[in-house]
Amino acid sequence: MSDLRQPKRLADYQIPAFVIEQTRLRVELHPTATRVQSELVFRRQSAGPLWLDGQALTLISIELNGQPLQQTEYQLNDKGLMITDPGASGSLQLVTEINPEQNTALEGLYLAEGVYCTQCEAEGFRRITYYPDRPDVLSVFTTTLVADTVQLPFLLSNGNKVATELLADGRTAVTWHDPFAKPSYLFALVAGDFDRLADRFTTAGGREVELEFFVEKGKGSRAGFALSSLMRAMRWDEQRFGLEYDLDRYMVVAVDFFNMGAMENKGLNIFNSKYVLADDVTATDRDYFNIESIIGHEYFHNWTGNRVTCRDWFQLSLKEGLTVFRDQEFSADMASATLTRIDAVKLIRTAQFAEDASPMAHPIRPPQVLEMNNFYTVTVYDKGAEVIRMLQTLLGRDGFTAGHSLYLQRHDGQAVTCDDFVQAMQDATGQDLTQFRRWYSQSGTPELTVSSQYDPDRQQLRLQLRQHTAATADQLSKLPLVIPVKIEILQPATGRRQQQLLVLSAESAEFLFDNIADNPLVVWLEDFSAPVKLHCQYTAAQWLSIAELASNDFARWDAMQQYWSQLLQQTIAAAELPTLSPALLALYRRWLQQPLADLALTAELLQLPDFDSLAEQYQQIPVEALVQALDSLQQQLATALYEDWLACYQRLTVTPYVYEQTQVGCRALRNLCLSYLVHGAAGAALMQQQYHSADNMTDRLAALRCGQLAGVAETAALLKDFAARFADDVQVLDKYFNLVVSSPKAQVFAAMVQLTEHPAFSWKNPNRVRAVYGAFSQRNPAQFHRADGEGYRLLADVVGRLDQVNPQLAARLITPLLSWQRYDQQRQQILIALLQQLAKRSDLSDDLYEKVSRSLV
Ligand code: B3K
Ligand code: ZN
Repeated sequence: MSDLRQPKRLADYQIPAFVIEQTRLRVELHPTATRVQSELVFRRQSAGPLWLDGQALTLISIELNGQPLQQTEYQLNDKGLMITDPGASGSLQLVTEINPEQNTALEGLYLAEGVYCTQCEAEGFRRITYYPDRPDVLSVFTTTLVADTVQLPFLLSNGNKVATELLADGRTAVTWHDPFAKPSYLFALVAGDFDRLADRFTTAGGREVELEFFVEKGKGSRAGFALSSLMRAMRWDEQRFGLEYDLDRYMVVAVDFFNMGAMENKGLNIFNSKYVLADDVTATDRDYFNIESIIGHEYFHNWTGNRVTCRDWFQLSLKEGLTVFRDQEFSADMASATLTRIDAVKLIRTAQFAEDASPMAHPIRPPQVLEMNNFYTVTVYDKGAEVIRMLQTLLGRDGFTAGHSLYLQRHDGQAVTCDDFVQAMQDATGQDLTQFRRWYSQSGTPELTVSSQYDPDRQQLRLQLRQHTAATADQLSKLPLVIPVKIEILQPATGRRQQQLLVLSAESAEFLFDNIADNPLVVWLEDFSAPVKLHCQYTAAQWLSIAELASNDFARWDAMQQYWSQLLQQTIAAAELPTLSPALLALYRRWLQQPLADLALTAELLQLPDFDSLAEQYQQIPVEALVQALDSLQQQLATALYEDWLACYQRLTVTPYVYEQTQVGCRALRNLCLSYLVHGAAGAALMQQQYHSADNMTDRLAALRCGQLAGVAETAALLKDFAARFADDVQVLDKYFNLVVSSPKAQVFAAMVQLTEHPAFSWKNPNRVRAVYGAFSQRNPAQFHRADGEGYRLLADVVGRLDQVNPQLAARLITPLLSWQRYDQQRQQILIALLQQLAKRSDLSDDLYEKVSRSLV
């Protein structure tokens, strides 16, 4: 690539020369020519010019302290505006014009389907007006929105509504004031016509808060679950962390055009409608779970993110890792703790480990960034949350909670760093966390190799642990980390057991346990107590014993994962297909026959690992061998246990739908049984029967998915029925798109072309694009990774086309193409050629440029 664009570096951080004490905005909304007047009250705090970021803006006028500035008194380029010496303090008045209708990047202010809305994180505010668009400039905002309230009855912004004025020309001006100083990335405005659903919440301290949800007209009845989730989140944060809400109003707006899940703008969250709208007919158990978790996440940001924010974007994990940790703890309390943990770990072991092994590898605090939007990653978010979880494990829950409180008290109203957070944890508990901080600066997946020796004469158990982190694309040398390892020592003969926390901080260590009377079996890394790859030489029988006997439910599930991946590794190495052992079948039967167990857990225990988790064990992924081995296992389990799947399926009774954990578990297990049963003779009939009789989306969709993945011919007619039944409902159509593109058959390519001609499909809508191409590349390994490169070519085309429309979306979708080193020679050549073609384009966005250039070095 010829042009060398320069990344920003953490090491170059400098405090801003000016603070903006007050920001007054007046936004006159217009589809193609929105006028933004701003008044910035500034004060110098260190040497340097006043720099205001600005992108894709038309500057109409600029005045300093009421006097127009001559063109010689400021410098303007395509990145912003500079005033060399505006004085020690003063006020700057600017008028800019923007075009919200043309804004398909969905960053800054955009107009989609009649709704104006904003997305400012990370650097979108600079597309609204010239401003020091960096998180360490905190300002008090007063915002006036001007529009025709017949067309746009709701004009919303952050904070409290302080004035409404009817203008002479018939338009209305509504003014909002947010008393909390905030960085520009937390600014939001929304204008549109909505259904409004509201309720009140009284905080522990007695503040009456108005909760308001604004959703697409006609869909108000689908916002009830999100609203009740918000109330649960508010109560939970009071009880668990002693944190209360701080404004009189909390608004949530749901829109269908949105680049990610949701955004925590102060007092005015904006959500992807996918994470707000739900009812039994259109949403699955998984959707309900996600809504509660994301509503919680954005709410929890009010403290961890908004009241205390990031000094610079390299510190993103300060708010995101911590807030993901908080939402996981909330979900664990609201839904199933074990399942919540299993979900989080699956994500780390697939996407995060893959990211560490990719050209985009970075630590949770990246040291350099070209396009910030590329760093909203599973590493920063989810590995970041694992790092916070390790702190809780090491410091204990009380110590951690004390550190959390100290952090928020000490830094309320400030923009701070990850180091400040760890320092608060250290000061509150007196524990030295110097070495622990390496987790923030070191990238890569540590490998933890463990072994145990038992001396029956001395009744002594010796445990050996060793850590090693291999070089990553971004960083060659690695240091030992502090790794908390939760274990259980099982003594199967006597039933005795003990749980321990081992802390490995050197490269290797030994631990001795006395008075172990009979031959023990050690359960390693309970609850996935550290984000590492575990290497442990157990026999198949030992894994199955752990799966049956461990106290920790997570560890039981994990033992099954290890069992399967070891079996597949051995058989693939020997170029054979795996077979099922009598011991495994017996264990599966026992699990299928225990009616009183935690059914959601049973379903997870009985499920094969997916392609992505298995792939992460290989440096070079044996695509065909993995797909075939998984297919074969699925078929063998279906046949060998047919009667058992059927008996379990029939025993689990169907009751009218409620989203409630016992029922969730029951549906999960029943649908797992169906996924095996569809391979048998009565499979099609069962699937059809379940599809037609279901009173809820979970069971209806599961029937379709089982049929589609198993290639059952009768699925086609049901899919057609499904598409027709929900033709007017884009949220359900996304599920339909998902199903169509997950077909493991070659016809999927033609089907995808048809989907893009579906009246609901739009290249401008990220949800639609993800439902087709994101799902195809992530959930259809057999066709996406086809040896002839058809899947790769298709995705590269889509990425190239989308870069003009929405670079953030394009850069997300390209991810699976970057890791060409993970595949065989033939695939590597195809992928490199596709990446090189993209690299040649002169108009490539920074988003794609950063990823493609890192992949091709
Ligand atoms: N903070 C936002 C993410 C913004 C992404 C910008 N590309 C959502 C969240 O993590 O809560
Ligand atoms: Zn977040």
